[in-house]
Amino acid sequence: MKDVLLVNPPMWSPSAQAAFNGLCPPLGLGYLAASLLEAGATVEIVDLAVAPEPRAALARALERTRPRLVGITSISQNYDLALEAARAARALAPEALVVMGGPHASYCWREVLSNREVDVVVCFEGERTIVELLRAVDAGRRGAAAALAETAGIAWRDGEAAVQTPARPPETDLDRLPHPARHLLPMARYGRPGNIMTSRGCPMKCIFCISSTYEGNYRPRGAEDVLAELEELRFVWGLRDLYFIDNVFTVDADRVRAICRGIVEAELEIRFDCVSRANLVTEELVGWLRAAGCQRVEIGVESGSQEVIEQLRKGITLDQVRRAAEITLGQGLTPMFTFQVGAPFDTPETLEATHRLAAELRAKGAVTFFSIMTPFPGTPLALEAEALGVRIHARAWRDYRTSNPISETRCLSRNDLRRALYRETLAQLQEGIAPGMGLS
Ligand code: B12
Ligand code: SF4
Repeated sequence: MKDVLLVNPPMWSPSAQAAFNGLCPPLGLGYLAASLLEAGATVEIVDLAVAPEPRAALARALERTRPRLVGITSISQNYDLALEAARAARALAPEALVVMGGPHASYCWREVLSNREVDVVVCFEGERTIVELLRAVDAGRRGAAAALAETAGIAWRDGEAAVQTPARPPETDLDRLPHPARHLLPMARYGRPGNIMTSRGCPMKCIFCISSTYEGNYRPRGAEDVLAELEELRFVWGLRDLYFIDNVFTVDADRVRAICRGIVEAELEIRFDCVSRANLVTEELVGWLRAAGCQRVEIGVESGSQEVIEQLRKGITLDQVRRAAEITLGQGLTPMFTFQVGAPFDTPETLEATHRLAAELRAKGAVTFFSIMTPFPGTPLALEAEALGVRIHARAWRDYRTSNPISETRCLSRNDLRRALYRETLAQLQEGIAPGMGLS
């Protein structure tokens, strides 16, 4: 028996699974498990994204653990399957409190709670909330109402009404959080097992992204704590190829310098990819990254039109993008520039400018990655869709994939967006370049 079973649902199709979820461990669940263990609870994680037979694997895990709390994560794309997991939990562990968290549930909590299989939604960061919820379970079957009402950062059904408790402020000192409980994850099954998150939040507020609202202000971990986790990855897990999945790893150049110096001094001999921003790329920063083993830096450009970039509140210039390409390539790193087609302000002309800029960057040796701008719940793009002239045509949440156009803009139809994406894929294949794949 275990106190808690944490579930990562599978993806909506085997190819989506292979392309994404099979790649990296679900760090969010690793963090939740570590906090629960620290609080003295017993925990198991079942990652259905890498289970050969997800339904059977979940049934076995529920029967084996007979948990008091089942915690399920979800993004929009796999929400249907997260709900299916909730149904299985209700059927096979009827006494357990069924909790859903993650970006999708946090914003769509009313809709999630309209399903009776889910008792509670945890909104936003979950480490402290899940520990408190387990205590609420102790207070009575499926959590006594009074205990739930006093738990900050959740939404739940009070009788028939879905209600939200006051928000829980994000953890201010991330160094206090225990490192993800990777020993509870099937590490050998991941194609890219070496992911690490060294900060949360983002100082920017691009209109298509949830990071600044979902995770709040930029919160870095200290270099010492990051280096301790890097040593774990290198020496406990034997991993050399690492992925810094921060929204933006290089916000604070002094911190990057301290982390990179530590990697060199500890002779970790790792290779890693990370995310930066065009306005933050300097010769000195790239010099440190290279010395520490960085291979590839991902940089969001989104558009070849300066006007569109400004309307997206991206906070970069095209000159900075070109300069970032020169600096990274000059020092032997591969820059990967990510673009999105289908901004509300895009026109056929701005799309042309985007294609031209991508080709120019590739000709210099950069990698480019294209996706379709998608109005995910919680983003200003979704919240202000009507005012921005964006019409959403998705039939189901699983349609929310960034290779699948679910919306049209004032100037561009969904077929225009499809064509723009195919054109890029074709151009890259004709140039003999395999289309890149992003970190986020
Ligand atoms: C890294 C990343 C990836 C990596 C994932 C690598 C990995 N597995 O570690 C890769 C490249 C694979 C990826 C791919 C995609 N991603 Co992504 N990704 C991110 C990113 C930048 C960080 C996620 C992360 O690991 N956070 C760190 C951990 C600690 O946080 P967490 O998982 O959110 O968990 C915490 C809380 O959410 C909460 N919580 C989460 N689940 C639960 C469950 C319970 C029970 C509880 C109590 C709490 C809880 O507690 C956790 C600890 O605090 C986020 C942006 C963001 N800022 O969150 C986007 C993000 C999650 N991705 C997003 C998307 C859309 C995708 C793709 C679908 C893109 C696409 N091509 O269509 C694919 C889908 C792949 C997939 N199956 O997930 C969206 C999701 C939006 C939505 N509503 O669905 C986000 C939010 C980015 C955005 N658009 O703003 N992604
Ligand atoms: S797109 Fe990148 S820079 Fe913009 S808010 Fe999101 S994480 Fe920050």
